[in-house]
Order: sequence, then C-alpha cells, then structure tokens
Amino acid sequence: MTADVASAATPREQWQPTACILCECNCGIVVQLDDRRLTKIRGDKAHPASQGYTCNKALRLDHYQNNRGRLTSPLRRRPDGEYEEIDWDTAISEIAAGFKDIAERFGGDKIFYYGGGGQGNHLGGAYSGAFLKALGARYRSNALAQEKTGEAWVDAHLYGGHTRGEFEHAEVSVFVGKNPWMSQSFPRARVVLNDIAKDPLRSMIVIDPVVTDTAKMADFHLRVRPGTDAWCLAALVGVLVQENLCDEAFLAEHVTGVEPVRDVLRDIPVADYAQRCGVDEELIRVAARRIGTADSVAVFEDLGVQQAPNSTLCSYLDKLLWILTGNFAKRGGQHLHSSFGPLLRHAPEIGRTPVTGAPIIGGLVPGNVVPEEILTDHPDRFRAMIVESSNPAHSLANSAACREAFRSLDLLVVIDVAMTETARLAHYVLPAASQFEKAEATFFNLEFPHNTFHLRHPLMDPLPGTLPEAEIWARLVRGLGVVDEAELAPLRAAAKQGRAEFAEAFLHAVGSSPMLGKVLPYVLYETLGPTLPEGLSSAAALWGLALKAALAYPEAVRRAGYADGNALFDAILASPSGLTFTVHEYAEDFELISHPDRKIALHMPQMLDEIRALAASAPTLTSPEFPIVLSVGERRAYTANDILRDPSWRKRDRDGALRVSVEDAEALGLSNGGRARITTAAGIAEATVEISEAMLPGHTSLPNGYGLDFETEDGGTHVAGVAPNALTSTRWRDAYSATPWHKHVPARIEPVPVH
Ligand SMILES: Nc1nc2c(c(=O)[nH]1)N[C@H]1C(S)=C(S)[C@@H](COP(=O)(O)OP(=O)(O)OC[C@H]3O[C@@H](n4cnc5c(=O)[nH]c(N)nc54)[C@H](O)[C@@H]3O)O[C@H]1N2
Ligand SMILES: Nc1nc2c(c(=O)[nH]1)N[C@H]1C(S)=C(S)[C@@H](COP(=O)(O)OP(=O)(O)OC[C@H]3O[C@@H](n4cnc5c(=O)[nH]c(N)nc54)[C@H](O)[C@@H]3O)O[C@H]1N2
Ligand code: SF4
Ligand SMILES: [Mo]
Repeated sequence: MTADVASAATPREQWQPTACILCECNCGIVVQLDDRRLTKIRGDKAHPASQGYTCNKALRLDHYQNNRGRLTSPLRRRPDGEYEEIDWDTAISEIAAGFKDIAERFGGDKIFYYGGGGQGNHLGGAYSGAFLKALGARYRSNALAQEKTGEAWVDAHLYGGHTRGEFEHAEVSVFVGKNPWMSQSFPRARVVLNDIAKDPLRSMIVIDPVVTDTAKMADFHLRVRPGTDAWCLAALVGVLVQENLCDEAFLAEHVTGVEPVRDVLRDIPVADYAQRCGVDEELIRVAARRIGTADSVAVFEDLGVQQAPNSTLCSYLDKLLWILTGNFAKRGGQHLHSSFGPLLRHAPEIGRTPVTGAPIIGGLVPGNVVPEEILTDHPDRFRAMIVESSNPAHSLANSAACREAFRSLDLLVVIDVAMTETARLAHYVLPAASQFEKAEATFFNLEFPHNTFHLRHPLMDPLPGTLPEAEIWARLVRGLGVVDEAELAPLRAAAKQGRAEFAEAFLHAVGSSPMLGKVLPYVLYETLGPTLPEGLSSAAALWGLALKAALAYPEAVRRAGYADGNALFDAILASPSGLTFTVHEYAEDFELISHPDRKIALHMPQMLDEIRALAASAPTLTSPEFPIVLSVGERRAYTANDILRDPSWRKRDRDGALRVSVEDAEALGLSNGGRARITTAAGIAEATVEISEAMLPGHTSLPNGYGLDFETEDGGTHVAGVAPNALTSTRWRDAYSATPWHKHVPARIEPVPVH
C-alpha cells in the first residue's frame, strides 16, 4: 500500500492488529472498528506464528466484545441476594479489608486463588501475585489442573519441561485423544493437517473412538474403545521393543534407565491388549512399525486421554513412542521449547492440599477437590476465594457441589467481563475491561525451533466502568497499605532516565525491602508502567520476563535479533503483530533438559507398576445402571469454552446435540432431532439427539461451552444446551494427578416421550 492510500483511509477503515482469544493458538488478526464494534476481521499475515491463518471462530469475536452481559460497574451482593452497583473506591477498600481480615484471623493460606487467565489473556493474572503474596496466600489453581497436570508430572520426571511436536515437518504425526481439525492447538492446524494428508510420504495416526474430522484424514485410525488407551498405547510401545524398532544409538547416548522399561515392555501381550482396546492387532503393529521406521515423529496427546481413565499412565506411554524411537532434537520431531512466562512449574515433587491431601502438581490444586477443600469444618479449609477470568462453577466437575462450596465461603470475589455462573455466587464482582480494550498477551508460547510472543495493543478505551486487571490488582495492593510511596519514588525517577538506570534501582530496591520483593509485578506497574507507550502500562511485568528469557536462552534470543533483554522488551512493545523471541538449533533441545546430565530419565517405577497392573485391571467403568460412556465436553466447530455467552454466535448446532451411534439410537428408541434424557450418578439433563455414524456403539458425546445463561432482548434468561458439569462427579479422577474423567462418564440414555 502506498503512503497516499494509507493516509487517505479514515481511521475506521484501518486494519488494526490484535489476536483471536478463543483458543490457545491466539492467531493474529486484523480488525476494522465501527465505534466499539469489530465489523471486519481477517487473519494477520504479519503474525509470526499464524501467518494469516484463522479458523471459522475468529470471525465471531464481536459476540465477545459486545455481549449484552458485559459488566459495567463493581457489584456488591446485598443480604437479600440481589446485587447493587458500588463505586470502585468502595469496592476496592471493602475487598482489601475483607481479605486482610481473613488473613489476620485464619492465615493467608486460607485464601484460594482460581484462574488468572483464559485462552487469550494471561497478562492481567501476572499481577495477581503481588496482592496474594502480600496477604500470605499460598494455594491456587486453574484449568490446567483439569487437564495438563498428569502430563506435567511425567514431563518433570522425564526431562523437566513441556514438549511440543513439530507437526509442520513431521513424517509421522500421532494424535492421541486429540482432534486438531476442531480444537486446533498448534499454529495453522488445518493447513498442516491438509499438507500431511496430501503428501504420500507422510502419515497421520489418530487414536480416538470417534471418527472425527481429523480421524477421517488419518492413514491409521486406531479406533479404541473409550477409556482403553492405556492398553492400546502399551501394545504400540510393546511392538516397538519386541520388534526391535527402537533407536539404540539415541537411547545409549541420550537416555538413562532404559533397561527396566524395556523389561516391562518386552512382556506386553500385544494380541491380548489389542483385543482389550478393540483395535485390530495388525493395525497396531503396522502403526508401530510406521513410527519405528520414520525419520521424524511428533505426538500430541490431549483431552481424550488427559480426561479419561489411566490418564497419567497414558501420558507416560505416549511419550515412550517418541523417546524409544529417538524422535527428539531433530527436524519434525518432539521438542522441549523456550517459554516466555512458564504456564506451570515442572517439578517432580508433589505438594498436598490442606484438607484432602490431594496432589499439588506444578503448584496447582486439582480442580476435582476444590469443593471438598471448602465444604468441611476442617480448620485448614479455604475460607475465601478470588476468581479471575475463569468460570469454575461451570467448568469444574460437579457444578452443584461447586455452587454449594462457593456459596459457603466467607468471601468470594470474581473478576470477569461478564456475569457468569461463578459471579452469581460472589460477594463482590469486579468488571474487567475486555481483551480488546487493554494490552493483553498469553504465555501459550510453546513452539520450537521458532517461538513467538505477542503483546496486543488495545483497540479502544475500556468500556466505561471497567478497568484492566493490572489496575485492579494495583488498587487492591494499595488498599492493603503495605507499600510505602517513598520506597517507589526513586524507582519512578530511575524509570524516567532509562532501562539501565531502572534495572539498577530496581535490583537495589527489591533487595533491600522484603515487602517490595513480594509485590514485584505491582512495583513494575507503578514505576516502569507510566513510562511505557500509551495504553501499554500493563506490559511492565513483561520487562522482567524479557530479561529472564534473555538470560535463560541467550543464544536463541540473539539469533532472533535481540542483543539483550532490554532490546527484546523494547521490540515487544514496538511489534503490535507479535515477534519471534527465540530461534533455536535442534541440538539445543538437549540443553533444555533440566537434569544435570542433560539426558532423558526414562525409569519411572510407579508407571512401570501401572503398566504391569494393566494385565489384571478392567478397561471399563460402566455398569448395568449406567451402561453408556458419555464424553462430556467435546470441542466442535462452534464451541469456545465459556468465552462467548451469547448463543447466537453459533451458525449451527445451536443447542449442542448429544451424538449417539446408529446402533444405540435403534436399541434405545432415539430419533434424530428428538430429545433424550441423560442420567449420571451426578445429575440429569436433556438434550437434542444427533444420530451419528462417527460414534461407536456404547459411546455418546456432548459438547463443551453450552449451558451458559444469557439475557434475552426482552430481559428473560435463555440457556442453550447442556451444562457439561451438571453430569460429572468429582470422584472420577486420576490416581496420580486427580485430573477428571470428563470423557468417560458412565450414563444412562432414554428417549424423552413427545407429549
Ligand atoms: N473449537 C474449539 N476448540 C478448542 C476449544 C473449544 O472450546 N472449542 N478449547 C480449547 C481447549 S481449552 C482445549 S484443552 C483443547 C482440547 O482439545 P481436544 O482434546 O482435541 O478436544 P476434545 O474434543 O475435548 O477431545 C479430543 C478427542 O478425544 C476423543 N475421546 C473421547 N474419549 C476418548 C478416549 O477414551 N480415548 C481417546 N483416545 N480419545 C477419546 C474425542 O472423541 C475427541 O475427538 O481445545 C482447545 N480448542
Ligand atoms: N465436563 C467438562 N468440563 C471441562 C472441560 C471438558 O472438556 N468437559 N474442559 C476443561 C478445560 S480443558 C478447560 S481449559 C476449562 C475452561 O474453563 P474456565 O477455566 O472456566 O475458562 P473459560 O471457560 O475459558 O472461561 C473464561 C472466563 O473468562 C472471562 N473473560 C474473558 N475475557 C476476560 C478478561 O479480559 N478478563 C477477565 N477477568 N475475564 C475475562 C469469560 O467471561 C469467562 O467467564 O474447562 C474445563 N471443564
Ligand atoms: S479459535 Fe483458535 S485457531 Fe481459531 S482463529 Fe481463534 S485462535 Fe485461531
Ligand atoms: Mo483446556
């Protein structure tokens, strides 16, 4: 575009860069605005990861920005249960005093923090630590403790970090309980899947009971019976060992503890396990051979195993697929990667929750024990809670138990853009500016060899009455009165002089004041924040992370073009479409292993015991009372967690159909488009039936993201579809990580008679 054309354009016709917030890919988009509406949206070609790609959902983002349910004032619950609007000063001082009181009377560790960011926003949550540490709060959780903690524990033992497959270049891509055509999760997913499907030299292996859109493209679809992945994966790795398909040179040089693993895998009865998981033995063997003989293999495990029985064991087994075959530290393989702000700690140590003694992995309390940690007279129970950018009363197992627990808290504060199911239980609700009204970013920076970071600039001012989280947290810290303004003054002065002066003053100040050391993000926001470009003051916390990244990956940051952390930080501020912050060489994967010997440590005795125990355990949880497996929370073309509350964003599947196999529909007397009653041990719901050739007999599925209430134009309330966790129970959880079995809920399905 010539300069003339650009300057001739009126502001409203200009494309402004930002990102889609509906899944962890955060594809770069450019938008046009009409007043506060996002009128035109398309992929941003300048975004270094997505390169112009989006899926169908990004085009619907105005339903988030201009949702009728947006909050515009702090709310306080009155004794009669109704909410009244209060001003910010009143809200902040009452909330700060309330938490201070809990901390003084019962201890700061009775204050529980849940959330901190969703699919598109992690910057606000980066400031929460200041308020929480000042109060002495210790326990926290978020959605990752409903899915990724079992995998994180295995990762911590094996190599001490998170890995990602390089599907773009992999000869063989393996998807285990993962449907990337619908759920995406890696850059330009549909383009990459199409490329694999078109290339006769590359293969796709999908392990899924459903004939998903991804499975339809696969060269090998291992259509396991639901919940039997452990047997299928054990058979696959058994074949690798028994048919000598391991990469011996790689194992000898880069892996320790191989022999005890090999001993267990040598004994796996492949034919028997094939039968137990319902997959043809020969198909398992050819798939294993394809993995064992490929130049490169990448693996993605997701909710189909992470939210099903034996989930931690499955994480271990699917990692054996690429470790035994040496598919690490090479093009198209599996990689450890740099991170800008780690999503969770990869530590093998397991903490314990105060009441139930449940495992705390990566610092996160398992979602399934949250109600039990509150609803008890145990002296160490959680008494107060802050929820930020999450809707646990709807997204955690057993919504009824969560509601009862949250209602019983001495103090519950929710920070959200909308009146959610959780907010309706709160004593105070604080209205956040939307993700297009403030600077935002996520720490979903998971790629290798090129890893990207995107600081999005605000597209417009905050909706009147709302504030960005960084400002909310800063006001709450001020409300505690723990930081003396005199301590900040020298930092403010240094920040005006330059980054080097600021760094020196900052290190001195936090070194000499224990309280400043606790409230670091607050200090950065208050002192560095005001010197940053207009609208970007809440990027202040990124300065510390940029310095850390440059220290952790000096060569990779330099290769990306940044001499040091300050240069990287300045580039982040000046790159509204995002930037590449690390460029790695494949061999550097080994340096990212956190063990001192830089080797993968394969031997996990507990996991080997679990593999041995498979021979004697039963692969099914159904019973005569609940004979059908219900997967509750499937990702579909029009689901996006709980982010879009207005059901009219969907172009189809308006009420989230229950998908049922042809065989079950006939046996149960269900008709397409008719209604079915679903009963589980936890609850009852009704849904519209969709008879589907994609489902196995005995397996049904409901989508995620439905069952949210929404105010209709005439002031009534509309709820579309089934709230998934009306049907799930907190008891169904993994033995190691306590992650839920949402994909494997025993259920009874009956037709609802038409009257
Ligand atoms: N469209 C859309 N995309 C999303 C999201 C969204 O809400 N909507 N949410 C995002 C989030 S938060 C996440 S965590 C990811 C999740 O992404 P995915 O994990 O891909 O999503 P799901 O559809 O929940 O589950 C994946 C697959 O597990 C299969 N499955 C069910 N039971 C079993 C089983 O016993 N064994 C095996 N092997 N498979 C089984 C299902 O058939 C399904 O195809 O998606 C992200 N992307
Ligand atoms: N049964 C069942 N349950 C599941 C799943 C399943 O498959 N089945 N999936 C699980 C998984 S993988 C996940 S990730 C979780 C997700 O569940 P949650 O952790 O509850 O997250 P979201 O649904 O993404 O909700 C995000 C919230 O953030 C709010 N929000 C949006 N923008 C902003 C903002 O800028 N500031 C603030 N403060 N708030 C904002 C939205 O209004 C919404 O209330 O659900 C889990 N629950
Ligand atoms: S939903 Fe995910 S894949 Fe689709 S446009 Fe948004 S960020 Fe990209
Ligand atoms: Mo998730």
